[in-house]
Amino acid sequence: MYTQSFSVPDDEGKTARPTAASRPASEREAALQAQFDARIDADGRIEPRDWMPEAYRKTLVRQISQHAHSEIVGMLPEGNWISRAPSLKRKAILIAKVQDEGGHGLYLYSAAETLGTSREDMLEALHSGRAKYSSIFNYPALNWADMGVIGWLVDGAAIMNQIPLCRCSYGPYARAMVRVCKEESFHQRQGYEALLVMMKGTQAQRDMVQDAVNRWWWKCLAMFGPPDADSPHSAQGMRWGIKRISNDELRQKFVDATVPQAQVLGVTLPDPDLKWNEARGHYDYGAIDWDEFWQTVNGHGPMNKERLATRVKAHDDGAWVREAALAHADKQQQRARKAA
Ligand code: BYC
Repeated sequence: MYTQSFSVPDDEGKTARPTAASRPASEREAALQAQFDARIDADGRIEPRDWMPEAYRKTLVRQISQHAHSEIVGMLPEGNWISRAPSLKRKAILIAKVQDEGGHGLYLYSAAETLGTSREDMLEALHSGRAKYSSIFNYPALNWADMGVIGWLVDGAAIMNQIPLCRCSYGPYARAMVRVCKEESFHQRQGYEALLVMMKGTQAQRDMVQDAVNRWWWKCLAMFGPPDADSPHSAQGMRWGIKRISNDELRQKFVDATVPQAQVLGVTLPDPDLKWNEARGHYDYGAIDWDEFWQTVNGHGPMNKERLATRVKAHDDGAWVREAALAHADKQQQRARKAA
């Protein structure tokens, strides 16, 4: 759906270029920096063994690890509904989707590891509450319609944000995102299809869908991050070709793509200010509650504590699996050594 209507040139956002934060210390470093800048300017890829400025490395570790954590914590609201899915078909689809999200988290942790950070450190940051993950997963999933709406709107927003990351300047992240986006596209479609079925059902089912849309719509708009003017990382992220399209532009694309889908579905998006603006060629929309967003991002959303506690428990409960896997790998190595 979104993937097919996406075409924005790479050079957007590169016009206002921030200058380098600090002067390179040595001539050698200056040459390496110049080489790096030239490759970024030519839209080339940076690979793990290439020289890169420390700030570029740090930004990538921050963004990729936050993204990985989002996938892993993102398994929880839907994981809760696997045992309550209304049919075998819906259960099988939901299990596959949650598994895919676990897989995305693992690709992304691996991509971050290529930058010299360890998985233990990243997990420790998540489990201690130091690391961020997407705000959207700190809201409750209250009924079955939420599963459809998470697929349609949450995965829909995620795809909108992630398609441009397939062209990210860091090779391992960009390559991981290609597969992630293909799977997210399936996630979005299965959510939309589940909602179409509910909307053809009883009035009670239609009411459930509308109620879920009312609760998730504004949270999904906030997923794209703060407005460009308040986004501390955007200018540099775009200069480095990590981000390709700004938070506000992606949000607008999401609104424009979603309004016709809501019409087909037969639901109302809960925004009295939502209307087509002929002059802009886009939908206008109302004000997002950024105070609420920051409360949630900073650990005070309705589900932050519960999500983190569930995640830590899952990690602790899985300790024996990690130990068994290590013991097995050790045995295999010993056997191979003896045989050699
Ligand atoms: N939630 O300067 P900004 C999914 C933070 S999950 C929490 O704009 P940046 C899925 C931001 O981190 C989708 N925090 O930052 C899984 C920064 O904080 P720090 C996850 C947010 O990095 C299961 C500060 O606000 N997708 O697909 O340039 C089921 C300032 O922001 C949020 C990704 O992670 C937020 N919504 O841009 C279903 C995509 N927004 O680090 C679906 C990869 C902002 O200074 N990430 N913050 O403490 C990105 O594209 C970018 O990192 C963002 C933010 C657009 C999210």
